[in-house]
Amino acid sequence: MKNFDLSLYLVLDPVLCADIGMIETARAAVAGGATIVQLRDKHASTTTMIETGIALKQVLAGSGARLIVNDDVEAAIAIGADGLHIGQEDLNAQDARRMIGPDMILGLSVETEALASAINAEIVDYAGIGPVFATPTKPDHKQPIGFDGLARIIELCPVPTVAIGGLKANHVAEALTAGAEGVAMVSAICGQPDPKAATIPIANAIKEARK
Ligand code: TZP
Ligand code: MG
Repeated sequence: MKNFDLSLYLVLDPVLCADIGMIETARAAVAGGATIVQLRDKHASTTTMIETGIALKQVLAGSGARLIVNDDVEAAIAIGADGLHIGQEDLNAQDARRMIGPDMILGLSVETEALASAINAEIVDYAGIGPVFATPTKPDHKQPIGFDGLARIIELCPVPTVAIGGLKANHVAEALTAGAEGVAMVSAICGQPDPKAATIPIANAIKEARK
């Protein structure tokens, strides 16, 4: 069994993080309780992804937080990241698993019940489910599913899940009640004046919801 904690999953956005940068944002969020940091930069070259990823890895070292790389298998491997996250439009999960080997965490984005049912739990370690709400952070997102849709999709998922899309601290309880193991957030943390201070109430809401 792989050991990772999906509860407070930060997805970095280079534009939203522009003021202090993705590295400082990650440092602050982990200090505030983030358990996973995903490097997601749709327009970066593999070389840039590797540079940023190595810097992130140094920042996360010793914190217990895991580093996941979005889409770029070559970068994930070069960085020695803890995991890779892919979407339905990226390479397929089986090919990704073959490339990253058995030990790296593999996450997959899932937007529908059919896609959830199709997950092979021997290949995929967790699923990101959403968007729960419409969000300007991902302009090309699929149809929002709401908490009802989230619960229906999670029900069919053979792996642990993290909810994403328009989520803020006040949504944590409902996301976890729907069956998600954690919440993934971008704009609730990235670009906030104090990302650590923005993360703490999310971490507290998770603790509270698990009581
Ligand atoms: N995938 C589905 S929605 C989304 C991603 C990457 C963006 C979520 O951003 P935010 O700011 O937390 O709504
Ligand atoms: Mg992708």
